[in-house]
Amino acid sequence: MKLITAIISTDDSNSVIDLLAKNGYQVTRLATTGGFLRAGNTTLIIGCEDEKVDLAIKLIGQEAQERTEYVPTSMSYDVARYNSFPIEVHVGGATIFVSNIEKFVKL
Ligand code: 2BA
Repeated sequence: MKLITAIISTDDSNSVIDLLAKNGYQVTRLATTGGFLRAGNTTLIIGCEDEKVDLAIKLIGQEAQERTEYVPTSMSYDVARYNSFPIEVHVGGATIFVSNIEKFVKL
């Protein structure tokens, strides 16, 4: 048995969890904070059989792929103070650890 620890964007968490649940995975969601950006993210812990690990990673990747989005922002100089222009930001993606579980007990 393995423990998958997946750190994903909170924006992607509902769709990732829904897809994992539909495919029979049990998931615990933790509200976490990245140490570098100090911004909120979501950590999922998923215990599953060894042979189900690759599918879980694929499903997470399907819904939490890194992608580019354009976010409107305001120009700071006077001539165009009230104009907004889009800036490119990278969102999503997943950091995934897979560990061996020595013992699994449900009481
Ligand atoms: P990512 O590498 O995609 O990491 C996203 C979040 O995943 C991290 O948030 C952290 O919560 C977790 N994470 C990633 N690798 C980890 C690891 N080896 N162990 C434990 N948790 C891990 P943040 O720490 O806020 O980092 C956000 C983004 O800032 C990172 O995206 C990376 O692109 C950048 N970054 C992080 N640390 C950096 C550093 N020391 N120098 C330069 N850039 C850094």
